[in-house]
Amino acid sequence: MEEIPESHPRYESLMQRHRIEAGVEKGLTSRQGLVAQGRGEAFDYLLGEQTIPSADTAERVAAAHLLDADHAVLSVNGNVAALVPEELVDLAETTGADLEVNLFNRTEQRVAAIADHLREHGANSVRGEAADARIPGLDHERAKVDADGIYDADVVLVPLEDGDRAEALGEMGKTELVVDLNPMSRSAEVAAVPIVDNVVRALPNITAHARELRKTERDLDAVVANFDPDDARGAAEQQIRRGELGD
Ligand code: PTJ
Repeated sequence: MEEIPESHPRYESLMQRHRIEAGVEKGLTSRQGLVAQGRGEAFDYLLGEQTIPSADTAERVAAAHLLDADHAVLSVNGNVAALVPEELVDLAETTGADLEVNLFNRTEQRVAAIADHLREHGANSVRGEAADARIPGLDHERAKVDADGIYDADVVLVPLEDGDRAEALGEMGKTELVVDLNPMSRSAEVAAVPIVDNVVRALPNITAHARELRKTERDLDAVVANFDPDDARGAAEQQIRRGELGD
């Protein structure tokens, strides 16, 4: 690939594209993942490629849920594995959450490649290969989960998918934290905590909030108490509709 100078005005965005391309070449990311990244880019562009205040609040609330959970799981697909492997491991370690590979375009090869990739980035344990339980009401591959992983979890972080799994997990009584740049996606609409931000900014920020909340031993119930998911999505939608086209 052509070297991208850091001075390039679209450096960050081009690097994300490169990571997704490399993910496809390494067998981590599906080819559909390229299209999903493009869709995300368009929303991010209109958001000003920044973490807006309502997203920062949602990220803090997500951190509190992860710390307060009996069993939290971070769901990993082919896009997030390519974009933020270290950040996933860091968030899991900071909050005590499990990592579980869960794919829409599932192949056992890709599940294993993503699990290896996460281990290469420091993960001690990665779930998702057992796939010995099913999310009720879903007839596609994302229904396959580990009995002692997502199936058992009370809090699940679902980054980057526009699907019906979010709704099905909600029906199982789980608290869902969704990272999606599209505030109108089905996942964001049913999430307890919709985080409208790029996953490359959202994950390190959730981790930073978790570190701060752990240090100050704040009342986690108070942090999550007044959060309104509709307000969070509404604020993001307003920002996108106002979006000013820049570079
Ligand atoms: O790895 P697999 O097989 O599980 O497949 C993963 C993809 C992403 C291909 C699959 O879940 C899919 O097709 O997703 P969609 O329906 O394209 O939805 C992806 C959502 O994530 C869209 O709403 C995008 O706007 C959003 N998105 C894309 N890139 C990012 C993002 N949100 C946050 N950060 C991003 N970098």
